[in-house]
Amino acid sequence: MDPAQLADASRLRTRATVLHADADSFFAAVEQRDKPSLRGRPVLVGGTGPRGVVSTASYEARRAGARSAMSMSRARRLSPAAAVLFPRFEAYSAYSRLIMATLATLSELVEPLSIDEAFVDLEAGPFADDPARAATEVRARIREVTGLAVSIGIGRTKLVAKLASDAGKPDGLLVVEPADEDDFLLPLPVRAVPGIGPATAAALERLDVRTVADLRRQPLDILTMTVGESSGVNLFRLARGIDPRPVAPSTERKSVGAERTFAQDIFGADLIAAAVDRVTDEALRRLTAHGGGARTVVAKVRFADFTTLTRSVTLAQPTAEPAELRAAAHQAARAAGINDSVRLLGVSFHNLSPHAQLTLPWDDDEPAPAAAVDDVPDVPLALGLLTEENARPGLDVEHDTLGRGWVVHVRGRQATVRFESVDTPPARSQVVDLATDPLLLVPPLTPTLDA
Ligand code: TTP
Ligand code: MG
Repeated sequence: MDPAQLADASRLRTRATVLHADADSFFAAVEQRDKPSLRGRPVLVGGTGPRGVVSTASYEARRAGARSAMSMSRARRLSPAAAVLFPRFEAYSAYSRLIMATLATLSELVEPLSIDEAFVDLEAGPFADDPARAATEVRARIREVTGLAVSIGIGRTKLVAKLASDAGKPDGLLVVEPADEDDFLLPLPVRAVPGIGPATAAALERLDVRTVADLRRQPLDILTMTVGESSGVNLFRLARGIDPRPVAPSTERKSVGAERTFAQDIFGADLIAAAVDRVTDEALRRLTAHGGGARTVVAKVRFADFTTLTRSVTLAQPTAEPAELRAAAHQAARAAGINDSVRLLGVSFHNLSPHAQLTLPWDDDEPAPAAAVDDVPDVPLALGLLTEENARPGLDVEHDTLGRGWVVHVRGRQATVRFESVDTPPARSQVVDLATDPLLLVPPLTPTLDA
């Protein structure tokens, strides 16, 4: 069956065949996997500088109250015994690829949502008649290949599947059969529903709406008056479990944008600025339809003599914020140094961010997730000799005779290291004098499918 047909069929889905998989405390779990001495111990991953923010906390640290997006200083106070580690994105990407490849054995329709999360349409694979077995087998396989726990939820819609995987965490598996959908959905707090952000939740609270059951009792016109037309309609449908979104494998678009050729060449800063605005409006509309944000904005200018120039502006972080993207479009257009008649103008968005796709269509008030790590360099840290300056807790190092390990901390010439890796027993910390025993910063040992 082709994907378009499947997408259509999914609108009429009657069986619980949408699977949502989400790794448990993903970054922290990878760290515990690669660093045996941290298994079973509280771990915080995130910015390790003074203004650092927590990317994720292991479940041991969550028990003490530590959470994603909390300041690292607060999380450290709550969980003083926690190991605080700088993120190793290379390692997380490698584990993510393995998880996605394993999920792909269930169906040809896999839609990754973020680095550790995906929807799978089981109707498009061999497990349409036995979703629970698909989940059991894939969880076991992922654990075997990566050592990681992935929670899975299964339902008739994306909404239910996602809520079910959340409800089962950690290391959970929950299948919500269509007949049990109301029993599952109605008691949930509206805040738990993906797409209902803090502003919508606060507006609903003023109507005394706290649970999905409360939401279902609200008439449509009250909802649209409270949160606006399109969000109101979405809430109304959502409260009834109506979610027609098909599992749509990402088309991996590299960019979205718009361009416009003028009937008559345009000239002059004001006219050009107005034209940039109009083209940007259209490009933003397409970005919204695509979902998510972008980090790079490119302006393309074709002059009356047909010479064409492109200039780009790259932001510090991907954003879906129209004002920021518009400002960048103007900046890029100005960088083209327009001082001649313009025949064509284009604005396009690149470095599209998959993470901003976490937001659902009815999500009107949740800001695009900010990068939770404040001091992560854009490029991988330069490899080379470990020094006090380039040291970050958690980075991989190698010593001539002591082998592989990871940095605990460096004070002056004294480096504290644990010489351990994924397949070794846990190691104690060891102090190394960098003047006599240089350590090399090395890339993570990444797992592979045939490992
Ligand atoms: P999540 O799946 O939201 O969180 P998690 O896997 O750490 O924990 P769990 O699913 O068990 O609740 O996000 C996946 C990874 O994305 C997470 O490990 C770290 C990163 N992340 C951030 O960098 N900043 C954030 O604010 C969040 C929520 C996640
Ligand atoms: Mg997760």
